[in-house]
Amino acid sequence: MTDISSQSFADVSFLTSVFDVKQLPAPELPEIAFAGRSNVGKSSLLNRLIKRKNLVKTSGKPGKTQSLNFFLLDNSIYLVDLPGYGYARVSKKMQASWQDLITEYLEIRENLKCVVVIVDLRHEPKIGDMQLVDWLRSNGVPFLLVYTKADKLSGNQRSKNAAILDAGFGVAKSDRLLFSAKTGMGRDNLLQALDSFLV
Ligand SMILES: Nc1nc2c(ncn2[C@@H]2O[C@H](COP(=O)(O)OP(=O)(O)O)[C@@H](O)[C@H]2O)c(=O)[nH]1
Ligand SMILES: [Mg+2]
Repeated sequence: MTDISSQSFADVSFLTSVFDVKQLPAPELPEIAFAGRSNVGKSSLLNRLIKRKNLVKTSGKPGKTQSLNFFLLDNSIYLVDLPGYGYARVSKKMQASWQDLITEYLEIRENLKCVVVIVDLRHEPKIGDMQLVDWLRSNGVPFLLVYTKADKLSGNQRSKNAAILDAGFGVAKSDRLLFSAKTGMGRDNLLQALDSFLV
C-alpha cells in the first residue's frame, strides 16, 4: 500500500512528457492526474503539493501545455499534469486532438487512482468542467474536486461559492476541498483525501 501524506517529498523529479499514449511509462506505480481549465492554477497547485517553487512550469501563456507531463514522487507515485482545456484561442482542431489524448489516457490507464479536477472557487461551474466530471462519472474513473484560489475570497464568499459549485457538479461537501496555492491552505486535506484513493 502506498500513501502520499507520509511521503517526504525529498525526491521529486520530472520524468517525461507524453504526446501519444504509446509513450506512457510502464504502469508500475500508482498514479494521480491533475486536470483543469487553462490558467485555473493547476501547475501552482502541483508545485505547492510537491513543495517546489517552479518544477511544474507555471506560465502566463494559457493553453501551452499540450502533453501529459509526468513527475515521479519519492520513487512511489506518478503525478501527471494534464493539458489544460477550455482555452478559446487555440484552434478547434487542436482542442480536439488534446481531448483525444486525454480521453484515451483516462480510458486505458490501469494504474490511475484519482483525477484531481481543479476549478476556480470564484467562478460558477463551467461547461468544460461539467463535461469532464460527467465523463469521469460515467466511465467510473475516481475523481476529487478541488476548488482553488480560495485566498482570493473572504470566508463567507468561500462557503457561498463552494455551495454553488457543489450543486453544479452534484457533489457532497465531503467530495471536494478548498485550496490555495498561494497560502498553502488545503494542502494537508488534499494529501489526506488522496490517501483514500491510493489504498
Ligand atoms: N491568488 C492565487 N493565485 C493563484 C493560485 N493558483 C494559481 N494562481 C495564479 O494563477 C495564474 C495561473 O496559474 P498556473 O498554475 O500557471 O495555472 P495553470 O494554467 O492551470 O497551470 C498564475 O498567475 C498563478 O500565480 C492561488 O491559489 N491563489
Ligand atoms: Mg500549467
